[in-house]
Formats: sequence, C-alpha cells, structure tokens
Amino acid sequence: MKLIVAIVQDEDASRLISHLMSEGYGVTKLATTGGFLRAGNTTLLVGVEDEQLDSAKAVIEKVCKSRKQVTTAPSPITGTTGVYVPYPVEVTVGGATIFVLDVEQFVKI
Ligand code: 2BA
Repeated sequence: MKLIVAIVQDEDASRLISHLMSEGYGVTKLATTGGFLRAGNTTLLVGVEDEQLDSAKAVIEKVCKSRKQVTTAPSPITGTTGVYVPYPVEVTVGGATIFVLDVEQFVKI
C-alpha cells in the first residue's frame, strides 16, 4: 500500500476531492501553507493499493492546473542601505507536488 501526499492549490482541491472520491479513493484534506508564498494551499492524504497508484496520480494530473502567481521579494539593489523595496516576482505554481510513501501498516480500529 502507498500513501500519496499531494499538495495542490485551493482552487483545485474541491474538484479533485470529488473526482477521487467518485473513483472510490479515501481522501483526507489538510489546510496547509506554502513556505515560499506564505499562502494557503491544500494537502491531500490518499491511501491506495499499489496497483491503484498510477490511476490516482492520473486523476490528480487531470484536475490540477498550473497557474502563475505574483509575490513580492525585497529588492536586491538596495545593498547596505537597510531599505527593502518590494518588487514583484512571478512564479508558476502546481499543478501538484506529490510525495509517495510506502505504508507499513493500515489499521482501522
Ligand atoms: P510554496 O512554497 O508557497 O511555493 C509556491 C511556488 O513558488 C512553487 O510552486 C515554486 O514555483 C515557487 N518557489 C518555491 N520555492 C521557491 C524558491 N526558493 N525560489 C523561487 N521560487 C520558489 P510549486 O513548486 O508548484 O510548489 C507548490 C507548493 O508545494 C509549495 O508552495 C509548497 O507548499 C509545496 N512544496 C513544493 N515543493 C516542496 C517540497 N520539496 N517539500 C515540501 N513541500 C513542497
């Protein structure tokens, strides 16, 4: 058995959960925050049998879109003045960041 840990954008989360559940997967949703953008995202835990792994990843790939987001970073040209001038930086986020872990035990008591 595997545990898929999928970090997705909030905009895709609801549709992704619906798709996964309609295909029979169990899903747990966590409200999370990205370290770089400091913005909310969603982490889904999905326990699957080994042979279901590829099709579960295919569902995630189908639903999750990549998007451009703008954040601000301190200007590198301020040097030693100590004055930080924010300037916009565009980053591409997603579709999804996926970790796959081996599950040692799966127990429901
Ligand atoms: P954030 O950390 O908020 O990152 C959002 C996006 O900012 C990233 O999209 C990437 O395009 C960019 N980015 C992140 N760190 C950067 C850096 N040091 N310099 C320049 N740009 C940077 P994604 O790669 O699609 O990641 C989306 C979210 O997935 C991340 O949100 C984070 O919550 C999670 N994530 C990504 N890689 C991870 C990892 N290795 N471990 C744990 N979580 C990860």
